[in-house]
Amino acid sequence: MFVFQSKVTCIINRDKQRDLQYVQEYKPENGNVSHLRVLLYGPVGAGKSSFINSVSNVLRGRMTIPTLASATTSNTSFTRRYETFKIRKGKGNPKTFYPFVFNDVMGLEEGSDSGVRAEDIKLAMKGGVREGYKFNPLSPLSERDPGYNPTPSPDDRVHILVCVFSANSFSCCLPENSDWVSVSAAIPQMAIVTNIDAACAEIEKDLKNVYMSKHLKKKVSVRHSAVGIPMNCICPVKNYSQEIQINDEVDSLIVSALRLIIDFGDDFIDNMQTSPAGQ
Ligand SMILES: Nc1nc2c(ncn2[C@@H]2O[C@H](COP(=O)(O)OP(=O)(O)O)[C@@H](O)[C@H]2O)c(=O)[nH]1
Ligand SMILES: [Mg+2]
Repeated sequence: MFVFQSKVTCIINRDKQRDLQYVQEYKPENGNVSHLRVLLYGPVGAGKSSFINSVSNVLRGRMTIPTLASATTSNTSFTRRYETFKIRKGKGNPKTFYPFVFNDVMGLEEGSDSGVRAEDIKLAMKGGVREGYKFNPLSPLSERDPGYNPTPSPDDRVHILVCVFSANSFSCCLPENSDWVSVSAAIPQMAIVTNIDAACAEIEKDLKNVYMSKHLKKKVSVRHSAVGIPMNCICPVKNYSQEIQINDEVDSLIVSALRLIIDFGDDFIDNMQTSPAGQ
């Protein structure tokens, strides 16, 4: 959570071990849901794949193969497929996974024909997009398409929407006025701001400076006003990018963001129990 020590009562616990234990022991209480689904949303290069990799590194306590992150931030390198990423728990066989999963999509960039249309993102949030569907930026997913899921289960639904943006860039591609934002309003929303190391020399020197950095605070305020996500729902993270070893400071921010994601998503899952199916 983006909290400044001097101003706001710190409700976030930056104790890595406590947060880690919390997320490791998490299990949705709602028996109709076997996993919490997180949708990461943001422009190409924002650090969505790197965040999933970073979560995997933290949870597994070691560097894991970074198969997801693109080596470049070019528009052509991202995949438009709707794909669910799971994180392995333990080493045993059969394989077991953490009860939270990730999908990532990029929005349709203005003036460009790449990205995922707002209608499709809205549909994905309701669970209406099948695994493996390749989004077409030129036309929305139709009910006749095999990629359309007319009967989404509670597991197929998105339970928390996380807007990902880089502190190093102003590109966000959040369609401020489109109606999917209001539809998604029923789903909790938060944001993570990545690349805090690249955006601020003080932070690059020492990640502990994250809550002191006026430069970062200014950048986040601008974004907060643009997308309307409360400041205390914006988590600063530094993703694993060039490191060859696990680092406590990096872990601490990642796991604290993950804990907030889980808490918000789980609140939504809890409320689903009392809402009619598909609402
Ligand atoms: N220094 C630094 N680099 C990052 C961070 N997050 C992502 N990157 C790099 O930015 C590039 C794009 O990241 P990626 O995760 O593929 O972005 P995506 O398109 O949103 O999935 C990769 O080369 C990452 O290594 C970060 O927090 N700090
Ligand atoms: Mg990616």
